[in-house]
Amino acid sequence: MALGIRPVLVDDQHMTPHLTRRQLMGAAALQTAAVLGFTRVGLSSAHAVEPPAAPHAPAVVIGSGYGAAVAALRLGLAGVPTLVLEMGRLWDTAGPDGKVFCPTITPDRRSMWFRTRTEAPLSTFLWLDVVNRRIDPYPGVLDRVNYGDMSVYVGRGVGGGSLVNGGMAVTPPRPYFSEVLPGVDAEAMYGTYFPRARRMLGVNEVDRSWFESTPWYRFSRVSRTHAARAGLGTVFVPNVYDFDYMRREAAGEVPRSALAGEVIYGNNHGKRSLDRTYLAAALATGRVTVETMSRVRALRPANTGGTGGAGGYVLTVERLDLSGRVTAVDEITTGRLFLGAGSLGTTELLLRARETGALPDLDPEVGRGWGHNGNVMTARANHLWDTVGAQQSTMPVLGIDDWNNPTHPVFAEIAPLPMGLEHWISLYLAITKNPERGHFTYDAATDSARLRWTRDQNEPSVAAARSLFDRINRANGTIHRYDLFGGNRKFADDFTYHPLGGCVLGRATDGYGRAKGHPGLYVVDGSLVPGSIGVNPFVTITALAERNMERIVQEDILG
Ligand code: FAE
Repeated sequence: MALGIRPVLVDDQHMTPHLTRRQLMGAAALQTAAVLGFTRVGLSSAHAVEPPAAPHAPAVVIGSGYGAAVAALRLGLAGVPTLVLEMGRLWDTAGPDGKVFCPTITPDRRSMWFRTRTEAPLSTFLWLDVVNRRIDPYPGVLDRVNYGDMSVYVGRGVGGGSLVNGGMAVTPPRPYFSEVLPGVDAEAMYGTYFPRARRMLGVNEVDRSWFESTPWYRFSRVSRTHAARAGLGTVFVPNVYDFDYMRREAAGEVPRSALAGEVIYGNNHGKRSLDRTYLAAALATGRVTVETMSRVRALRPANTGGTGGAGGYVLTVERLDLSGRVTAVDEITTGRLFLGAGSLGTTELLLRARETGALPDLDPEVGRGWGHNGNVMTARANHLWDTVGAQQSTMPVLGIDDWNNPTHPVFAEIAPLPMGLEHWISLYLAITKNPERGHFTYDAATDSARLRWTRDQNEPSVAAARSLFDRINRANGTIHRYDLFGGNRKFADDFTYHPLGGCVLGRATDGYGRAKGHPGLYVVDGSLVPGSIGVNPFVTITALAERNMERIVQEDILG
């Protein structure tokens, strides 16, 4: 059903990696709101006292990561007043040290989501517990959701994962994309939506001659040489970090971020995170408002007579303060609800709605088809003469590409380990092809979703990573490091950065992310991708959201 609102005509074809005037207006709104301490951000927030929360919004987007940001922009451009609800905070206010985000080496409360101690991916060095720090509980930017045998790292705040990720902006190999999502027209994806996503995200590439000469990428060049000795090729990987800025960091012209070890707890400079791209553009439409520290807890149909949601939806929203206390619980109604809370968040909300009887007819596929994109971290110990350098940029730009290996396909990002001293370690995040899938069950006692994933399901991933890195070690006379991941393990297979699936496209939803049998209910994030995509996932999540939103706006909103 059309909302009867005229679309705002904007041609995004000409948006460049640099902020446009419209994006700058949105970014300014974000910044002003942050300075004034608002939890409600719109274009007018710089001038108003904080207005009361609206009990009704024509469209609501839950979360503010990649899928959510695309949804907010496309709804805003279509003229639909849209409310974005994000459980984390807006990351634009400097702390006492003058910085928005805390240092990686000396993390403080800004680092992690309500923890008393950090939980970094690499927990030890030389088996010593020297990495993690005691911190005060606070809505920090990185969360680690622990589910027994598998833990999942996610970003919290306006921009979701874009605030904490490594910025690697990789388009998957087309044959694998078609294998994973056979129902999606690859021609349209590779001709239109991937290029659109890359343009909007501000994807750029490292200058090759600078890469070959700078000390900041010595660690990548060393790993490339070692891979080549094993007959393996590497590829350059694009990124959303501004490489011109990075070169100026190296020249000492601007404050350092990627060259100061910043990444998993946020980048103070250089990174084109979503608050500077899609979300800034969304706010600049004047139709989009973001409310932070607002956690959606439950959803139900507005029209209690029917279960399908034809009359819209009611959301229960918990307003959090900086201590994590729920200060208010509001109900917001909406005609159209877009779930962009990420693979874990969206799946939990829909599973809870189905299992508590709020939306009992949600498809049985909700909660199924989850995977960790085959993530395994591992590290090698180099010879003393093979120094990786004390200076390391946190933004990876090279990957070992063995994806066409018939038995053990692997795409391994050459990851930095910026400790400010020479450590002779080569670190990798291997993305492997793992056919295993997990599923979520609803636990009524805790009112939460539980991931069912057992350690033995990692075996195909570990076997693939072992095969690749044993080969590299053999060719170079090197060995694995055992001291970095706890428990003398060579392969860290107990956590992932790439949660995917839970509400898979074409199974839990129709071919465009519409929840089956539930008008006005849409899934827009990484939960649509069935567990694996073979490369780092955010470009795919963004491009898929662009494809789906184009159709939804045309047919359901303007049609
Ligand atoms: P996501 O970005 O996770 O956003 C979900 C948002 O929803 C978050 O802001 C949540 O706080 C919010 N939320 C959740 N539940 C609720 C609720 N109930 N109410 C209100 N708000 C809620 O979703 N990917 C790459 O492609 N390249 C990389 O280099 C890369 N590096 C990574 C490094 C790290 C440390 C991490 C953690 C991830 C990395 N990723 C990388 C993965 C990437 O960030 C991830 O796939 C996307 O962020 C997922 O996008 P979604 O839109 O699904």
